[in-house]
Amino acid sequence: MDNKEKQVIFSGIQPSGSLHLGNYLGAIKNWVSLADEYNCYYCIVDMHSITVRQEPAELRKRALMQLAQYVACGLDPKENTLFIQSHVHEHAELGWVLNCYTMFGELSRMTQFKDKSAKHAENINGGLFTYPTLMAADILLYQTDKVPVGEDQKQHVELSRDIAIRFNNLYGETFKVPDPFIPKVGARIMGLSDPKSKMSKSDPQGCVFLMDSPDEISRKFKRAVTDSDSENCVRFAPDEKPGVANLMNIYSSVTGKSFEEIEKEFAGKGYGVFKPAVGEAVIETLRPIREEAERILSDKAYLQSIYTEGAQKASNTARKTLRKVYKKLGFVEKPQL
Ligand code: ATP
Ligand code: LTN
Repeated sequence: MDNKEKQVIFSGIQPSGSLHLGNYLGAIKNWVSLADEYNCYYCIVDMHSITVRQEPAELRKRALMQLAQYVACGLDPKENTLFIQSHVHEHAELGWVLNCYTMFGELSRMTQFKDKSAKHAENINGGLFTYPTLMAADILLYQTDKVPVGEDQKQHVELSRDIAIRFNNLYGETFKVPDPFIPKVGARIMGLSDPKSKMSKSDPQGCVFLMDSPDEISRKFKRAVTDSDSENCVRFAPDEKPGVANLMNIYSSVTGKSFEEIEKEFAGKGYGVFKPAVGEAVIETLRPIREEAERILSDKAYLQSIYTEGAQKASNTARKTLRKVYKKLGFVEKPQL
């Protein structure tokens, strides 16, 4: 099918930390399977990440690393549009326009704003507050149909819908109204040191990073919290045994085995055998990704060609949407400069 006939998918991840197994199994792995059916845009949203303070050299390194990892995870840059947000200036421009069509009350209700302003009480800046209007711009610029995100981002996608509908009502059909697209499988990988909260970079001990060495991964899985039941038996019971269920979920995601098959495989073997086996399976899944990401990262010219081509493709679409918006707003047509 021609890209023009396909529905559009847009998603993004902030380069505010290293990608981890939760990001891979919960997001990127699903993105890979969408390329045939959809016209996909995957963005490294560096402008969003400066809503909290970043170390400049680190931010630059992480954005490039994230791009190398997208490709190493299987996102083919010829099939998908992979780009860096700050390279396509239409995001900032449409973001400003949408600020003027979003209410203070709406932004005040966003739970991520409430969480982040509690966490960064010393730096509750305007960008943190208007973060969702920039995200709406990301999505609406590409006439996006579906936005694959985790549960936590659903509220932001719903606000993007409201803004699109409001603008269309005022000025006539301008934006496609997007839908959130929440994956069913692998959706929530929990932390290895606390299976009650999601795997997150803020708990490095319970978090497996894509670039961790095999030794580190092995150590993290051996220390994974299993459950203090006397049963010592691999059985899927998420309420009773959340630690074991999480490890089974991870093992199932990386091997494709069902919970039933996993229970059979480890019958009579106990956690002492199960935990290192999950570790090994994850090591073998991440090994080619890590090696490929390192190779791509060291090939600066290739990396540059990917983000250049990505920004060109993205800006071709973004430019058209922004031109339409400026015209509808009554801005004087921009002269050739
Ligand atoms: P962290 O808590 O580590 O900062 P995050 O939620 O900020 O994680 P994002 O950068 O927002 O991570 O996430 C990028 C994508 O990865 C989102 O689609 C999110 O839903 C997904 N994701 C993040 N953590 C997990 C997880 N533990 N399990 C499944 N998916 C996850
Ligand atoms: N807010 C998202 C990242 C993000 C995004 C987007 C996701 C920014 N722009 C557009 C989907 C579509 C997050 O924090 N995970």
